[in-house]
Amino acid sequence: VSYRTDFARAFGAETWIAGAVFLLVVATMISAFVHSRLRRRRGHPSSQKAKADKLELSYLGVLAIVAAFLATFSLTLNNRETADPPKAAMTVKVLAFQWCWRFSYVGQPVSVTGRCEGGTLPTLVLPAGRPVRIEVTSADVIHGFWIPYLRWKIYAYPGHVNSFTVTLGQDGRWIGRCSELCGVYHYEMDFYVQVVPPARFDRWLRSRGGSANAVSSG
Ligand SMILES: [Cu+2]
Repeated sequence: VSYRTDFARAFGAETWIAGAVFLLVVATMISAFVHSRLRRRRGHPSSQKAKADKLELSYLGVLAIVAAFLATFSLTLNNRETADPPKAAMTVKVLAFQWCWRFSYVGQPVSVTGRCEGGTLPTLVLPAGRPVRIEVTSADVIHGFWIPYLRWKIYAYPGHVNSFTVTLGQDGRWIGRCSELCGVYHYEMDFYVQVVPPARFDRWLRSRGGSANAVSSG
């Protein structure tokens, strides 16, 4: 499952269609303008209502088809991302609060937090290639769990858990942000996501008092 790739596909398709519609509208406006000027110069009336109705109806038809395609396309991609997630090898609870984050590894005595406004950003460490369930909630107001590079964004609501399952194939370290204006230090509410090889993840977990077996059996 790659949110980034699917996002690029959807965004690419939508950009091409938006560009084509834009050109079509501009071309139609220019040709209508030129056409009506020529007609007026020749002494004809500049518009014919019956013809314009037909044109408008066909324009409406084309737009309806484009809109139906876009809705189906993006819903299909969205559905593919969320339907039948693989059985998660582990679950991480993400708690957003004013103004930082806490990542708790379920079944492990391990949790990571920081002081975002002091510049100590917490890091969400994840194993590459293992399906991980991320459960996002908030302790106070509405925040947004957002990792721009990976194209993940999900609301963190107080009193409600939003979750998704993801498998990250690639090692790396990316910045995460709060995407919902949540107070004075909203702009400092950043974190890191670090994806490491499974063996290194297990070592990291053990070094913090966890046990690798509990999470790698899934
Ligand atoms: Cu926030």
